[in-house]
Amino acid sequence: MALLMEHQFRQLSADRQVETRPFLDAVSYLPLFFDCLGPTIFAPIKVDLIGNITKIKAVYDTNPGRYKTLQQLLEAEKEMYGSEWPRVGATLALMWLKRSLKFIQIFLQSLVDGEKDQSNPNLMRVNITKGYDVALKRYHGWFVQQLFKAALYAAPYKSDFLKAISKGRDVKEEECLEKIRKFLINFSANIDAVYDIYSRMNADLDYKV
Ligand code: EIS
Repeated sequence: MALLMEHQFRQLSADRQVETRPFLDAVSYLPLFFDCLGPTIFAPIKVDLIGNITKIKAVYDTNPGRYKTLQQLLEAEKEMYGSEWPRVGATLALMWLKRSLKFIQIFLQSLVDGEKDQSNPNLMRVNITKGYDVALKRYHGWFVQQLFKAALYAAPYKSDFLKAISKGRDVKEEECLEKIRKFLINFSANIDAVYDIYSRMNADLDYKV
């Protein structure tokens, strides 16, 4: 769990504003998470995720003061882009990024909740499918859904995945799950806050890819 615990998300303040810089710093380590699922087959997902992060960072870097929080960034783009918004700029990149983050959140939460296929307890298909169904499925057309189904068979065993996110150390499953539980507290709060921005600003789109 070293991988995630070393790059914790910040605890949100009372106003639940997500500061752009610390958020970008924390998400920049998440592409490594997909390496733990399998570096080759999941490479296209990693590329997509890195693309989202790079795009948001590029916008942020043009004016860090103005885009201090994610909400300020969306508000500024809304004003800037008019009718093109929200299918544009960092707003679009964060719209997709938040779905990938939600996928990771629900998948990890399901693992720590002990949800499993009783006849194959070392498989993670139940957990991965739950993450996918909640976060992404409705935004994917038939073809991408089939890709997902095929990719599921390339997912590693739970024991290998837990070892990979512990940077190759052999750790006890329960110890590792406990660290994931701790990681999920701030991670989930940040994701929920980002989802709230999109729903408050009516910035989410439900087209399929
Ligand atoms: C967005 O991507 C961009 O992120 C965004 C902008 O360009 C926008 C325009 O509409 O599109 O099309 C992407 C979507 N992202 C939309 C799909 C990528 C999936 C990769 C499929 C490729 C092939 C093969 C590999 C096999 C893996 C298949 C998995 C299919 C889901 C078993 C574990 C699976 C875990 C799945 C989890 C995460 C998937 C995350 C995908 C996010 C997504 O749906 S912008 O870019 O604005 O930054 O420029």
